[in-house]
Amino acid sequence: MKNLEISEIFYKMADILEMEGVEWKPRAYRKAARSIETMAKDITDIYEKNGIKGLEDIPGVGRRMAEKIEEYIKTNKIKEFERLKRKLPSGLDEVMNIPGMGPKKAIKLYKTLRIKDIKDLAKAAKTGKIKSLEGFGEKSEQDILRGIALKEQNKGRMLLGKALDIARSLKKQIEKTGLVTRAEIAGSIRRRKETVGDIDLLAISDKPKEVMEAFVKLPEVKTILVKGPTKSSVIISPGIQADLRVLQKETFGSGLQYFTGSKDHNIELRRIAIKKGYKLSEYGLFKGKIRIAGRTEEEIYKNLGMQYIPPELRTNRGEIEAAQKKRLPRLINYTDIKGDLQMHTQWSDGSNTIEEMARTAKKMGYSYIAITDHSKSEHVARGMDEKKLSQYIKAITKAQEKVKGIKILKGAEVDILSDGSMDYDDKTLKKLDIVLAAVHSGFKMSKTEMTKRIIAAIENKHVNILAHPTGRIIGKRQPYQTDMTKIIESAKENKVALEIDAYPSRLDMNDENARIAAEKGVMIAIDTDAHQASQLRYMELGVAVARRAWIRKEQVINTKTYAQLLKFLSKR
Ligand code: DGT
Ligand code: CA
Ligand code: CA
Ligand code: ZN
Repeated sequence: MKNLEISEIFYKMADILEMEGVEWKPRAYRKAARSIETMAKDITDIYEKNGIKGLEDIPGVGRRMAEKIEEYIKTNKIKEFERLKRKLPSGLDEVMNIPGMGPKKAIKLYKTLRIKDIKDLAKAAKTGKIKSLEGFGEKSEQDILRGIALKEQNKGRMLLGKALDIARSLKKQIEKTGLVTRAEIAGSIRRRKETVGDIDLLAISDKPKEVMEAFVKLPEVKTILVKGPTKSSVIISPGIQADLRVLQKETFGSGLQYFTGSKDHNIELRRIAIKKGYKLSEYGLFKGKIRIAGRTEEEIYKNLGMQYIPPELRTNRGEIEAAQKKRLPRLINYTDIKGDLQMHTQWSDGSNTIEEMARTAKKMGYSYIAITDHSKSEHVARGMDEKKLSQYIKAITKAQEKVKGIKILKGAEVDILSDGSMDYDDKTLKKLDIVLAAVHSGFKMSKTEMTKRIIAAIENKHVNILAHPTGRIIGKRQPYQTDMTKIIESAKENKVALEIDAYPSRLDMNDENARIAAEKGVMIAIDTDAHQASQLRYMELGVAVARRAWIRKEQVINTKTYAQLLKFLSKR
């Protein structure tokens, strides 16, 4: 899979072009990068089957972009990228991606203070050199320091969405060697943690040496860190490490249990094992020298006197006690979802048409979707004014006539303005089947103000879902300050659902807030916020958050039938 390599190059080209002040090209490159990054298909396959024409069918990819992809597939580099890279210091794209920075600021700091990388940036901010520059101030200096700290926190961790794609591709290739009878993803990816440090893979084979040989030779592997008889570690791309261990059939269950973690969960299990007079390790559950379990995870949990604990719950936050009492919740399943209630189309900042989104959703087996393009204040996302909104509503009706077998709800993601009022008036909101309310600006309000603002929106009788309730972007933007307890209370009272936005960099609410909200009886909506049809597949990431939040099917509105959903939407 060269998808990620190519999308990364396009993102970097966009950054450099933007720093050079080039106008529309960065946007085009980012759009293409986003498409390629989120595609499920292997871009090399597409090229081999359909050539340049096939590449041009990717949303956002035109002729010239397709030629660059072809160049990369054939030669493993893109000449224009090599040329662009030479123009600016390589650390500068990191500088511009610090939360609170951006291309214009990065280039200015480079030209005035010769800031070439994050180290230079931190030094300049700490010594107060930045605040004296025109266009910067005390506050932006503080923002920069906070941005650097946030970046540090996530250093070396990647988004679950990305890690899952890579891990699945590796797993498939390991299976294809024919040398293993089973391969599994373990570690934090199996627990569906929102960010992961590295990729842990396990396999059963009686030819471990040959498996190692094949693993380190996979096309994705850039560097071999360790190649041992049963364990190897490799670098897939800068910062992405993958480990593969080969286990015996008899101990695969205990190995899988051990290497799935979390560490805290394992420590607690081991303590319980000892109390029962057993010993638990990656090699099995032992009574003296006799192994009483090890082949499957199920038999380990059973012998420890508890229910099987799904990997998403293994965090040592009460799941072990619940399993001992046989009181684990029956978690929502990945197949329980009947529709998706947040997505964007060409009517605002999405890449596909309404019809294309509907057809893809139908193929996924959904019975309904909501199209929810942006409202007028979202200028960057080409939000719709009232006139365009009525054309959009007509277009949804038309698309519905063409696509049968799936219901298309007329929705919008409507900005909550700074004063808590909605970006459309009540008369306009009334024309929609479903209204999502969202904060997209003025993030820096005080906690009291922001809470008041959001609650005002929840109290609007047309609002059905509060979209991405905390506004965080993982590794890029902190959540805005809110009183979640009050928001949860208000959502419950006003029959507004709180969203788990499944977009890989959002996952908002996170598992902790979602757990509290659902416990308090608030309905949850799990939506992808897809900006192109291929991103509808991110639903599983949102369901993963819900499972980590102990959420049951009944607590999620988009597991309901269409009729039940309509009832929920017509609450007031
Ligand atoms: P990550 O990679 O930082 O996202 O998190 P994990 O949980 O995947 O951690 P990793 O890759 O270091 O180790 C994978 C699993 O192996 C971990 O979840 C539990 C197990 N493990 C690793 N080291 C230890 C240890 O020192 N003690 C215990 N009990 N378990 C360990
Ligand atoms: Ca790991
Ligand atoms: Ca590891
Ligand atoms: Zn939004």
